[in-house]
Amino acid sequence: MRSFWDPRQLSHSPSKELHNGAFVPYAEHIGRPKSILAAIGATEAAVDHGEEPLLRVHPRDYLDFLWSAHKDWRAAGREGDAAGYVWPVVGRRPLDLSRIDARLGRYSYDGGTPIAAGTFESAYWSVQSALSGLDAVIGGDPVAFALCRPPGHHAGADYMGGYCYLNSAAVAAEAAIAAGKSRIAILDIDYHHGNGTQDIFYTRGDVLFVSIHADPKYDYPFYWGHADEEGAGDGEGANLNLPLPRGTALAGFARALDTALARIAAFGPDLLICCYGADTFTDDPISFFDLQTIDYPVIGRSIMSLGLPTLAVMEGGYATDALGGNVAAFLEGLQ
Ligand code: OKP
Ligand code: ZN
Repeated sequence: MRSFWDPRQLSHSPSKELHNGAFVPYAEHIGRPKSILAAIGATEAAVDHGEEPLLRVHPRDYLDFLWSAHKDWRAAGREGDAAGYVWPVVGRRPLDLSRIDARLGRYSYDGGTPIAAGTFESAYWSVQSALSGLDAVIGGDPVAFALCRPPGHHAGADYMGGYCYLNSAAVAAEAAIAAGKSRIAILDIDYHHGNGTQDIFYTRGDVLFVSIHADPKYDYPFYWGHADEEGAGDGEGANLNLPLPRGTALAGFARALDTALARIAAFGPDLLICCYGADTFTDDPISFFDLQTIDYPVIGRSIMSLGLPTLAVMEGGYATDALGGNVAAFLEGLQ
C-alpha cells in the first residue's frame, strides 16, 4: 500500500494545552508521526495540489485567519502559542472583529487548539498528504494511507478545535467529487466523534458520514456525536452516529462496525474515506476504550470486506510508544 506524508507536517509543535484544568505538554506532538513513520516503512512525499481543494471546504476568511493568527498574536505583544480564551456563545451577534483574541474565539470552539509558528504549514501539508493518497486511489489502487498530522476531523468549515485545523477527510471527499465521483462514504473510527466532518456534510445527501466513538454524554466533544443526529434537509438520513460506552472492547466495537458497514453498503458509495484514530487503544492516555493491537487487523479486514476503493487518513492516537505498531497493524488489515 502506498503511504503519503510530508516532513513539513512536523513544523507544528505547540508547547502546552489546557487539559482537565492544568497546563500539560501538548498531546498531539511530533513524536506521534515519528512513531508511525518508524513502523510503517516507506512513505512518499505529498504532492502540492495548491489551495483550491482547501477552498471547496474552508472559506477564504478562515484560511486567512489560520495563516496569520500566530503573527497577529505576536504583533499584539504576546509570547508563546496563540490560544483562544473568549468564545461568542451561541446567540451572540456574529461580529466581524479584528482583534486576534476575538478572532481566536470566532474561529474555534475549544481552548485545546493553540496556533504555533508552523501550524498553518503543517495543517496545509497534512491536507496535501490526504489529497495525494486520494490520487493513488482514484488512479486505481484499492487502498492508500495518508499520514495526516495534525489531525482534521474536529475542524469544521470555519472553525478549529480538538487539535484539528483543516479537515483533511472533508477536503479529500470534495476533491473526489470534483474528480467525478458521485457518492462518498466517510467512516470515522477515532475514539472521538468527528464533529467537524459531520457539520461540513450535515445537509448533504451525496456524502454519508458514519462515526463510531465514545458516547459524547461523557467524552469530548460533548455537543456533537449523539445518536439522534441523523442529518438534515438533503442530508436527512446521511449521518449515522454510533456512540459506545467507555470500556468498549473488540466485541462491542465490532458490532457497531457491522452496523456502520451495512449502512455504508446500502448507501452505495464510489469511494470510502476511513478516518482512523488509534486512540481506541487500551493504553491511550486520554481515551477509554479497550482495543488491543491485534484487534486492528480484524477491523481493517472488515472495512475492506466492503470491496470499496479506500483512502485511510490518520486522526488521533496518543499512546506514542504503541502508536506506530497500532497503525501498522491496522494497515496490515487493509492490505
Ligand atoms: C483529537 B482526536 C480537555 C482536553 C480535550 C481534546 C481531544 C482531542 C482529540 N481534557 N482534548 O479526535 O484524537
Ligand atoms: Zn480522537
